[in-house]
Amino acid sequence: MRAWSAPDVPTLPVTGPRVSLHDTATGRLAPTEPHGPARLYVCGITPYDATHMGHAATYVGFDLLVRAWRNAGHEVTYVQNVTDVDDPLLERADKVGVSWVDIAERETQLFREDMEALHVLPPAHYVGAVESIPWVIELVERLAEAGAVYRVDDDLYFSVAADPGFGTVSGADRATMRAIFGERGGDPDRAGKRDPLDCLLWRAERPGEPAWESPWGRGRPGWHIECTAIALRHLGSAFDVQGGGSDLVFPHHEMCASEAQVAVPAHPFARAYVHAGMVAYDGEKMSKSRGNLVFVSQLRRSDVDPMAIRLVLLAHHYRSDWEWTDDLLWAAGRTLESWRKAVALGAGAPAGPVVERVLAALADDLDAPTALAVVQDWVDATLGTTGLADTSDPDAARVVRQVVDAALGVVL
Ligand code: 5CA
Ligand code: ZN
Repeated sequence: MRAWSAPDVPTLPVTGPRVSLHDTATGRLAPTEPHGPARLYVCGITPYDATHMGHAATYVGFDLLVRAWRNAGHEVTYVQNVTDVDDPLLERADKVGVSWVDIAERETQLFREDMEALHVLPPAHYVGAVESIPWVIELVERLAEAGAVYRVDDDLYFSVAADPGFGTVSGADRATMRAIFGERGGDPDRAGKRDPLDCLLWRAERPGEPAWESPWGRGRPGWHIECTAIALRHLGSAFDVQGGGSDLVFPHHEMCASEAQVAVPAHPFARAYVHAGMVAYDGEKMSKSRGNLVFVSQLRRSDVDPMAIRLVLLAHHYRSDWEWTDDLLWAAGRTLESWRKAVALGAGAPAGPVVERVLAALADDLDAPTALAVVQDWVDATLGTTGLADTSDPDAARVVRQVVDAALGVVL
């Protein structure tokens, strides 16, 4: 699948510090130590509706990671999927009477445009579930060879008992897992399963549903195996970071990790699991199924500057849960205006420390709010001290513009 176009990103004259991240599996902050290019997989959209602020926050969060790695001197191999066939998409297609293929194509295209507008760097590999079916089949065959696959009717299930490490990504107890599994696409109560937590690998064809040939008859992939197959194919095992929103910790990332561990026992799936907080609106998690949504595309159509949207997202640490309000957007618009006013002056308060402190904040678990405060201090000092020769750095605006663009993705 085609990704979206990359914005021009300035190359900074200094190298940023090593990037540390909070790993969900250990609950600790740890330095990332890429061997060769840094390898990142982030779970992409299920394209049945437009990009909302929750999606945007998650992808801008991981965009900070790509930028921090690049600024620390790493090449980055970034992979993102598109769940372009799954139950919610087929249900939406049924409901609105439009083909699931058309909905997926339309919403994926809108997502690309939203990501471009928000200056999110594109993945090197943007990969759909449908185009990955051959790799899914290959992986299910490997799991079957390992004795981890069984049938319920004509559907295939993954046996979580095959992975002794099952549960180590989320650290959740079985009661919690069971409760969440049912809410997030799982089927704990289906008769015939060996363990209520076993997950679907291959769903045999049902009337009216799309299906593809496989060694087990026509059908379509389950959800988790899609990301496992895409990540293993394009990144291999033991890649640096598996990312997504915190709603994916269990079951999605737990299942991906277990499937990969059974298929490739010598290596873990990812070396760290990193999760963005949930964005709420009207008091509840913003979600397509609840319908409490603020869309990026809608704001763009009403002439909101995408850089102001990006500033709202950056003002919240990627791991925190927070609530979108229109006031935040107006405040970000005013912030952007003041930053642009300051850099328009050319000279300003010394910029060297700004670069150093912004890069340090982002390398420390992507602390964008601290980075914004550093820039704001410079803006305040610059607007307050204009014309004072002793504190003035003639090159300051250029340098600040450059670091704000390269590290934060905000173009002034
Ligand atoms: N296609 C799957 C992942 S393989 C999926 O979860 N799609 S999604 O469209 O529902 O979500 C896309 C991404 O946005 C996921 O990483 C998800 O964790 C994240 N996300 C969804 N809702 C929110 C929210 N309210 N706040 C923050 N991130 C969210
Ligand atoms: Zn995924």
